[in-house]
Amino acid sequence: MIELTDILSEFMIQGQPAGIERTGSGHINDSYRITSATARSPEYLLQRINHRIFTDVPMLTDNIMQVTRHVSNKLQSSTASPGFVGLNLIPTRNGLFFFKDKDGNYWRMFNFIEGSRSYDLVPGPELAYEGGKAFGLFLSLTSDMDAGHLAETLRDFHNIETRLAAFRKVCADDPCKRVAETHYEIRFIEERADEMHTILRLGRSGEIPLRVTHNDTKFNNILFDRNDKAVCIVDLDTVMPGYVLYDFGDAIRTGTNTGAEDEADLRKVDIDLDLFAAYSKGFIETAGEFLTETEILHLAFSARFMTYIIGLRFLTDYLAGDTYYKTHFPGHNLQRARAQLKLVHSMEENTAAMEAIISDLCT
Ligand code: GN1
Ligand code: MG
Repeated sequence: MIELTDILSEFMIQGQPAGIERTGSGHINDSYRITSATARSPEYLLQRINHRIFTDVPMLTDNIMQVTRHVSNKLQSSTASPGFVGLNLIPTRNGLFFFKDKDGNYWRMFNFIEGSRSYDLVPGPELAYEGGKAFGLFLSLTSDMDAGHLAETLRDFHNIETRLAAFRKVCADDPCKRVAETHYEIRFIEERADEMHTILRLGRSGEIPLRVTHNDTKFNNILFDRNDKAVCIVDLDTVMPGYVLYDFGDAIRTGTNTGAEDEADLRKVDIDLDLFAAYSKGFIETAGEFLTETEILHLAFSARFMTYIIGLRFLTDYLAGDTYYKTHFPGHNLQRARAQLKLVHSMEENTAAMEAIISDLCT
């Protein structure tokens, strides 16, 4: 096993690193914070890229380069978003922006946004509002990029057709004999499958545009400063062509849930409409300018869709034997899936209220 300090020495960092701490709650990559010996030297975020999932690391890196450069240039040339900063990839000694070690692992490094923190659960509407503004701003900063210039890092990432096909195949094969205990969840998914093709249909018929989108807009991918002002959007692995509805929906899935993503007590899982209203207000303030009417009309639905598709993916992974997401105990993916499907149910009950909130914000 290669030592982390050997990996560090491959990157062009300033100052003396003092320590390496594991950080983050992502389900895919491994992240480490590199602290510095003096307050004057910068800190860094080192990541081991999961190359079983991101199989083409040079292509992934090229996407991230394009987006981080574009965002940084725009932030520098405007005073519209004071305090908001971009991420930068740190080069290696060889002038690349990733390093492949002798064990075949891929590593990359970003500047660390010092003094920042993120929220797995959103404590109140002010933060939700800030978060909505931040993701809306990110999308507005990338809205003049040509989506055709970015590669599709993970093909069909939010494609409901392929996700359902994979789910139905694993249900039929049942490799771990887990179907029997998930009949309720399987039926819940099948009953809603047709409606869940809505965004894909709108995209295919050209009723909503393909844009540069983030595609993994978990609320904890927004960094806040000490005063709880949003300062940065992180986790750019899945920035690629997509529909803006996916980005709005995933932030609502994670930013308005009164319970954890993997909450065991389903009574704790519900959509908090105050958080929904606050996030939507912030989002529409910064993204409203370029959103089309059809996109706006489907914002409320997109929250239900993203919650459904992530629940579907957790359940698929459970049935397949937990091969995709990191899990922390047996049955973790099933617990995650159940919590997400409970949230879908709660959103269904609140659909009229969610739609009214969006429509009030847009008139
Ligand atoms: C994964 O690793 P993380 O938490 O950033 C996943 C997302 C899911 C999310 C569910 C590449 O993201 O699509 O929404 O877990 N990322 C990938 O929490 O599959
Ligand atoms: Mg991610």
